[in-house]
Amino acid sequence: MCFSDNWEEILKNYLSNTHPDYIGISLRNIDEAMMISQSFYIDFINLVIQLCRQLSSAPIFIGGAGFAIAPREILNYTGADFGLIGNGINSIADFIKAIEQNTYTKFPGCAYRNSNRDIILNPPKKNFTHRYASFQPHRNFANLNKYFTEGGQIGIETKRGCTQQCIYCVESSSNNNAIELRNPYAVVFEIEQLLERGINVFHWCDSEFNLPIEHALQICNEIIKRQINKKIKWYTYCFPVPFTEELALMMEQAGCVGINFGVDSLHNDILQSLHKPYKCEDIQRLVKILRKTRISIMFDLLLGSPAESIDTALFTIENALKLKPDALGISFGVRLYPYTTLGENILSLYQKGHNLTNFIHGKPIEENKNLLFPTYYLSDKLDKDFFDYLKNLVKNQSSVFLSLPATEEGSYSYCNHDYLINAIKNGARGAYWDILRKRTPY
Ligand code: B12
Repeated sequence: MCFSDNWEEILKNYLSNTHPDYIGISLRNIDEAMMISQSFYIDFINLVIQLCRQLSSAPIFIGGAGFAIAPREILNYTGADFGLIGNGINSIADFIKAIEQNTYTKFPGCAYRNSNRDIILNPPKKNFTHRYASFQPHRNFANLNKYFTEGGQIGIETKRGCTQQCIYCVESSSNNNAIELRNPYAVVFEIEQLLERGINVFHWCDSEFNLPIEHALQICNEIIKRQINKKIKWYTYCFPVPFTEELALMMEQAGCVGINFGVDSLHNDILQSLHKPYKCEDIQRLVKILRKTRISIMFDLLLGSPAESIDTALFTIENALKLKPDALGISFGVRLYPYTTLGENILSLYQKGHNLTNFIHGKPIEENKNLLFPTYYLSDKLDKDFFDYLKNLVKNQSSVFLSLPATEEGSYSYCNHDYLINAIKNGARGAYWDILRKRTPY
């Protein structure tokens, strides 16, 4: 539906001709995670569900990275019949069986309504099946060539999950820090299948490719062993630690051309308050290592969390600029998500009667007690002068970006970004920050 201006028409035709037994909806993002835009996508999902209900009596279930952020709240808000958190590859066939046998109330990760219409969420499975580890999809059920020519890259997972506990992040709450690794043979098989179809630029969809580092090395090894390393280019997210010279060199040899690090801050006090297990010196070490390769580096900063002051914010920006990353994205305002440490802490301050009005942007907490809608925290120490400084910073540097809506200068939102869309139409390929940084300054 995303390639058409008339998604309703496509959905209507599909449902009228296909008569599905079940309808699964993938909810990838609940919003753009950008304070200034205040976007919220679930109302659109409600329109999709409404149309499905009009044309089909099939049970509707929701899953996906966005759904896992707030399963009970989203099931309630959308009125879908079921939800399923976690890895659909492992579970979707069994889940359908469970609906048919009426045993879904025991199904791990299932969200449903009980006889009182209360929403129940079963805890997800702790022991993973081998289905995902050895999964070798041909991926020919979707028109991936179209996704490639209009999206500029194709996503592949080498694993699922994240081991970190960053206080604001939905991934620390939605997967219980469990990691599921894919067999390197299966990952490279998938790449080989895509290569045969002319797709040669990839973005790993791992939360952090180098966690654990041994698995990252095994993936690189397999790519090199199967001799496709010269035929592909790939980008990934990585965590600043552990990051070794051996890994950097192997990644380069295996075709990696760009790494995005969610550094967040370079000030050690802020890093500690965000529960980041690295220090400023680790980031400096990382850059030294990577400058021995031709891999481009993107740093993502996240400014405005509770401990932030003008001094810590300026310290972070100045030290980041000194390291000369190939791209620098500066986000300000932290989205408060349910079930995260930061979200829960702020809710508890609110319940104790603290006045948070100076820090809260977007929907006030009294109207959003489950944090489903966009509510952001921004330290009130970041004043107008600071934002003027930021705007000036991006004016003449095409490699520095701000968390602004895609229509504004210096934006690195990847949603409906006209420059990106046109550049990709004209042949640009790769990670979006790598395409954006090559544009001419304003
Ligand atoms: C890789 C990634 C990217 C890459 C994608 C590269 C590519 N070519 O694919 C890039 C850098 C482009 C990107 C961009 C953005 N991203 Co991003 N991204 C991710 C990441 C790390 C992985 C997503 C992914 O593709 N996984 C691989 C697929 C296979 O897994 P999956 O979608 O989870 O699907 C599985 C299950 O969820 C389930 N499932 C999925 N659908 C369904 C449906 C049903 C019915 C069922 C039962 C199960 C099911 O089964 C699937 C197979 O196991 C996630 C975090 C994470 N670890 O999930 C963030 C994440 C999804 N992104 C996020 C955001 C905010 C964005 C941006 C909006 C940022 C911005 N402001 O521009 C953009 C949006 C782009 C867009 N237009 O959609 C947030 C979303 C939070 C939110 N508020 O909703 C996340 C959660 C990161 C975070 N920690 O905050 N992203």
